[in-house]
Order: sequence, then structure tokens, then C-alpha cells
Amino acid sequence: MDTNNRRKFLKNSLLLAAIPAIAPLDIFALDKPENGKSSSAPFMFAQIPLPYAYDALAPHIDAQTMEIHYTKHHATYVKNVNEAIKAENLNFSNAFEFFAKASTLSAKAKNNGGGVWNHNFFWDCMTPSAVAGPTGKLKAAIDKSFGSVEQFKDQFSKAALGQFGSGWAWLVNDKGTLKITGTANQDNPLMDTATVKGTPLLAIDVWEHAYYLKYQNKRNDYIAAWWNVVNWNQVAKRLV
Ligand code: MN3
Repeated sequence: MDTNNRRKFLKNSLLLAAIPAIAPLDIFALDKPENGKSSSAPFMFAQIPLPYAYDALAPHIDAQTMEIHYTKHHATYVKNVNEAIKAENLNFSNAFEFFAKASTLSAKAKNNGGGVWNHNFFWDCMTPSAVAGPTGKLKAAIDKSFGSVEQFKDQFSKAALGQFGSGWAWLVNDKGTLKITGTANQDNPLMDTATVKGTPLLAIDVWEHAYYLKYQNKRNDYIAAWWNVVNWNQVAKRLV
């Protein structure tokens, strides 16, 4: 990460320390313009620094895919949503307000805003030092909602495989009940337009750009490999 990103990241971390109620999720999107520190400055989206090197998730996710995904696809969503925020004079104070009004947004604002947030979330769903599986409170919640961790993984994998075209599969917390859902394009379960809403706990990107270089049309193989890099500790932290 460059110095500017590190500074933004630290600033956001500090900002969020003061508002713990939204800290676990809003860190993935909250950013204020560097030169507009007044409280009236509109909320803008930003990329989190990638929490690991491009090659850190190999062989499950290859370095070239990670680099293109982060520096091209993800970066473009940031540029485009912030253009839309300026051009359309959108004035939200955080990502949750933004997504809660998704039904009122232009396609450019909605799709690219979702693109930024979803990828920040996705990077933080993965780690090169993954533990074997969920434990404690998270495991208990998964067992309660899905019967077992294996049954959960099976259902989640089916949702990811069955998502037609480009989109995402999600595990969400809906007021204490865990649910699996899929979203098309860059939609997410925080949007007022979502069929299944809830607090995201885990997500997988099933756009072809997330896996095509290594897995080509074999989305199933990508999903199977992806379980090896799931950051269960982060998932557990989101279950508050
Ligand atoms: Mn993607």
C-alpha cells in the first residue's frame, strides 16, 4: 500500500473507533475527501489496502487474478462511483445510508458503489493463514441455522455456483438468523432493493473476472478452492 492509502486507512480506523456500532463493516467504504475535512463533505468511497500480497492466496487464487482484480476492476469502481457522487451531488454520510437509498440511485452510483464495498468486504473475507473452520459462537450460529458447517458450506457453494451470470453469494445475519443469499451484478444485502437483507458476514465474488484466468469456466473448482482461504476469524468478528 502506498503512503496515501496507509494514511487513509489509519484515519478511517481512528474515525471508526469513535463509532463502534458501524465499525465492523463501514471500514470497508468510509472515506472523506482529503482536502474537505468539514463535516459537510459528502461521503466518498475508497479501496482498503489489500491485507496481503497479490500472490499470498496462491495456489487457490493466483497472483495475476488478484492484481488485476484489485488494481483494475476494483479501482475502476472507486473512480466511477465518486464521479457519480460528484456529478449527481449525492450527499450521504456513510455507505449504509448510501445503500439504504439504493432504489433512488442512478445505475452508475448504485453499481459502482456496490462494486467498491463488495470488493473491500471480499478481500477481508480471505487470508493466507486460514484456520480450518468456524469455532465458538459462529459455529453454534451456523449449526443452528444450517444443521452443520458441512451443510452450510454445501448450501453456500450451491448458491455461488447457481448465481446466474455475474454476481455474489452471501452469508448474512438477519436479526440473529443466518441466511444464504445471492445478488446479481454488484448488488448487496445492505441495499433496500435486496430480496434478502441482513448484515453481511461472508461473501464470494463469482464474476468471471474473479476466477477465469486460473479456472476458466470451472466456477465449481474456484468455489471449492476458495474455502481454503476463508478468513473465519473475520467472519466471527462480524457476528455481533
Ligand atoms: Mn470482482
